Amino acid sequence: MSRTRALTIAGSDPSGGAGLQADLAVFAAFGCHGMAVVAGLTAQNSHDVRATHPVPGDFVALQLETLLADSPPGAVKTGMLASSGAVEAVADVWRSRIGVPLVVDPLIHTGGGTQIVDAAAARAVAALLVPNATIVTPNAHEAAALTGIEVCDVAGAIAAARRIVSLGAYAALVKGGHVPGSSVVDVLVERGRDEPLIFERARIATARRIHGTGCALSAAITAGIARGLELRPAVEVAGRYVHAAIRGACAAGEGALVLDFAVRVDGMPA
Ligand code: PXL
Repeated sequence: MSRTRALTIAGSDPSGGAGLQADLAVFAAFGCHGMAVVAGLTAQNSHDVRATHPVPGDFVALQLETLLADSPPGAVKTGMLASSGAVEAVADVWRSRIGVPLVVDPLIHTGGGTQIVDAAAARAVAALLVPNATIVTPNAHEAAALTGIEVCDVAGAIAAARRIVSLGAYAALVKGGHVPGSSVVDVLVERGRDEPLIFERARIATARRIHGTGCALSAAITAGIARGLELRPAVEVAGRYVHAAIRGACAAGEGALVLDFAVRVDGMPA
């Protein structure tokens, strides 16, 4: 017997709130065996990121090739790819893996505002990974960086999501957490479907900033797909999972709160 495998290619967050540590916790919550290729290191706690350190591209490639020769995953996500060499390594290996669903979280900054991906790496993600993605999951700032379209409202989010699909991605989920309003509206656009799918949820007020929501959402979509959900239900369940995980957030230090990764919601694969 083997368990469904999901792979994250991302950065390490030693505080456990974001990055590959969060991804592995989400994969476990969705019943997947989680695997992790380390593409960047950070020194951080719940207050801030003190430093980042890239993993050389050839070592990212070696981790990937070694793993994939033995344990191909049902789906893959990318997170913090700290150098253009790391992005190129992922893209090179991926050329021979067409067909494995690829979830691209095109992050540049942490939720706290620290830049953890340099400009060359961000450009490489746009050029090499977005066109091969099953789904790209930018927030408003990342969507604007990818498309040049300002995302200040739902119309802007739809326009940016459509542009990302026109760049070659199968789908784009533009997240509305950074757009002011009493609710949070995420917009899903898929190739060949005219009507976007709109997910509107109440904004949860928390005493402190929450860490890792973007990582958790893309990891939950990846795990849902790996467990056999179609893209739309995977996105829908992942959104409700993260919403519930925010409701259950707790302190793991004196700064940002961490999500309740173990929470369960209806529709999650058993
Ligand atoms: O939340 C984005 C993120 C992704 N990856 C790593 C991080 C963070 C935020 O701190 O540390 C490694």
